[in-house]
Amino acid sequence: MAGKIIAGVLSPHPPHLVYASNPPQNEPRSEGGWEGLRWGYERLNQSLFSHPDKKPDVILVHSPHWMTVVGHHVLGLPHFKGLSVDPIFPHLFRFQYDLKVDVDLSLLIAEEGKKEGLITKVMKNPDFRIDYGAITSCYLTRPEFDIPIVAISSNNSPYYFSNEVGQAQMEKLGRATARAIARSGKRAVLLASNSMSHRHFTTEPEIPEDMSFEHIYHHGQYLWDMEMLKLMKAGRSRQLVDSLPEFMDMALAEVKAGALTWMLSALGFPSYPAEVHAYGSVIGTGNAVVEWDHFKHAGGEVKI
Ligand code: 2X7
Ligand code: FE2
Repeated sequence: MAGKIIAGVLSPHPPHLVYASNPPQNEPRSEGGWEGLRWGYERLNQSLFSHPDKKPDVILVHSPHWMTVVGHHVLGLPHFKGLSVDPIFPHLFRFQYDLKVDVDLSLLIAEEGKKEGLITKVMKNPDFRIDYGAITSCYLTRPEFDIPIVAISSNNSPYYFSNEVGQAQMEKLGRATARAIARSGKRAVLLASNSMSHRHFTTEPEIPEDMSFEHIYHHGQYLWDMEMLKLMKAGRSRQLVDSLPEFMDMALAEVKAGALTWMLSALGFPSYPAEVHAYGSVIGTGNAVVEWDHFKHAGGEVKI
């Protein structure tokens, strides 16, 4: 039977959200913080995992913090274990991870990507350190880590060439991912691991989780985020993708790295409404947990 896409998710990854949750795998301890976003992830978790027919076999994550200069890389070993440290926030994120990888699906994505004319590479270094973006999105979506993942790198083309070249590559990667899922026979959830507007404060309060300091960096960023969320809620994903290059330039949006375009392309640019589970700022950046419930609105069908 052909595979299915259960849902696509805009899944922000500030390490603060892991720090605030105090999981045993993370070394630093906190007094909480950023509850609005963390409760949004709890609602996502309910939506994804409480329906027996909806439960996924695999979680795919595309992260801007695994950046590759040549081509699009996928994890190619069944198991990765180690310590992931955020280079900017090592006092917040020092996470012992232990992950299972769906290597069969990784290989299919690499193969289908080549058919789109993309350079793809399967990463087989057993000492490779998984980036904090992928770990944070996977942890917040499914803290148990009991579902195999496929992690996909962010190719650097939007930074080396242009937003438009980068987007075009991500549309191809999304189509390749959809075909790979269809061939795999698996039920997949796709995580676009991205914040929205991305100007941020360069100093933090003495207590990082002191919420009296947390707010959006400036009003213009907030307005841009709201405009993008309006398109998501209205089911206008084609118009959304067409607006992203301007959003990237105006709000330094992290979607520049391509995860959102990849995910919407894999879903076939849905015209049904997305559900916004939460919106909130982290050190001034805009972040939203948004679900495209492909199971509910399209029966999980993969358009290829
Ligand atoms: O990677 C991030 C991010 N995207 C947003 C906010 C803070 C930290 O890390
Ligand atoms: Fe980030």
